[in-house]
Amino acid sequence: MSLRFLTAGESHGKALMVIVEGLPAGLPVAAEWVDRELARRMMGYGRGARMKIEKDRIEWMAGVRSGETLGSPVGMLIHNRDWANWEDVMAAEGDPGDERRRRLNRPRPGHADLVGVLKYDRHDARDILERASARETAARVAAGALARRLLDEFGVDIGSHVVSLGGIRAPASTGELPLPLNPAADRSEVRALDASVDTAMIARIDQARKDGDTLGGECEVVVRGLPAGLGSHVHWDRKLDGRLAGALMSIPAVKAVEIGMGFEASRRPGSEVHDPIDAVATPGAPAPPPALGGGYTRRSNNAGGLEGGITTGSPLVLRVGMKPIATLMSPLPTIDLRTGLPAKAQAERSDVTAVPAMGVIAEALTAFVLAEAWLEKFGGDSLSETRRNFEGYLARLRERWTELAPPGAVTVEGP
Ligand code: EPS
Repeated sequence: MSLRFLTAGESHGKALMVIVEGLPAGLPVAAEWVDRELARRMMGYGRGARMKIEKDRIEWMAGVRSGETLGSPVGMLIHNRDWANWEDVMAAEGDPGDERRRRLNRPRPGHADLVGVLKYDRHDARDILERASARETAARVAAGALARRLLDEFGVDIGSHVVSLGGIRAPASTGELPLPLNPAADRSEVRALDASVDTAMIARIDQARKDGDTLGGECEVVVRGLPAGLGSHVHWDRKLDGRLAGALMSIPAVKAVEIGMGFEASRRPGSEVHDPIDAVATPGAPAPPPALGGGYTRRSNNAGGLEGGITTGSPLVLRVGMKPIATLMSPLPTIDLRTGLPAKAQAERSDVTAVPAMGVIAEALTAFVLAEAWLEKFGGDSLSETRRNFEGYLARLRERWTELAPPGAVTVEGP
């Protein structure tokens, strides 16, 4: 395991903690960089009152000195400002029957409340929901920001945008997405690239709020500037598509992940799905990106940048589907854990939708999985060593094409 992170913290506890282990030494980092990502996660139309209370920022706890990583585990802390209002509820010690504990007795369908109390043999579902809350994703975004910082050293751009919300779809993009992607998406309150759908999505959120309902949606994560060759075909747990999908599926409320053409590829014949490989000499063929080292190019990218569990050098395209948030202000039927009798689910303060924030979290986890694959491929205890290995690999890719027979001698193989 070359790179990993662990988080700790309850939604209304004192703070969130994160430890990132395995970053090379000498990576320039700044709290401002991480905080910017944390601020992006807090944005988005449809979020609840909590986001007005918090002002997420990290405090370095370990592993960084004079603005650079040391190669030791990096520790970061995010204080919960809301702790001041929850100290009695969340006190680490004291009587569980204390009235100030704000017990949750009527589990919300769709949340971890019910299965959590059964599995962990708890009586108060708050013991479960405090950790199951998507608040924890702030810590993941902090970890992802450091991974992103590493990839940024190599010119990798990671961005996302909302492609559907509450059933309203952004029109399919024609042509290239803006590079970098995030400044364009972040200008919209719902993180949609097409300004024409903003108003419709916002109206849909307002209506859901009035109805006491919640909404889900889909984000697309796009990564550009990756070399061909991250991940591996040789073993199930080294395939990068599986690792990315697993990480994205771990985001609270995410129920679906697609890569490239995704489910649509399962409905079409191979001739409409696979991306033809063109020699650079093909008339009209675009120039190959430097990350491929030259030699050939691809006409399309239905594979979404992954073949055989390995990056192809084409943009990575991942789509993530999120179900509506489980806390409804017009609650669904449930049972009361104290009596087993029918009841209405407990309505805790929550968001109408968190789809725009989910895209930011998906970027962070994508960055983390890619940084891990990057360090597996290129290694390095220091950034300079990682860079040297990366450049050596690219030089070898380029060398392959110069070793080929001179153009006049190339034979064209027919069927
Ligand atoms: C969240 C903080 C939470 C919720 C949301 C995510 O704050 P609070 O519970 O204090 O209102 O806004 O969590 C959920 C939707 C959930 O179901 O757990 C955050 O920081 O992202």
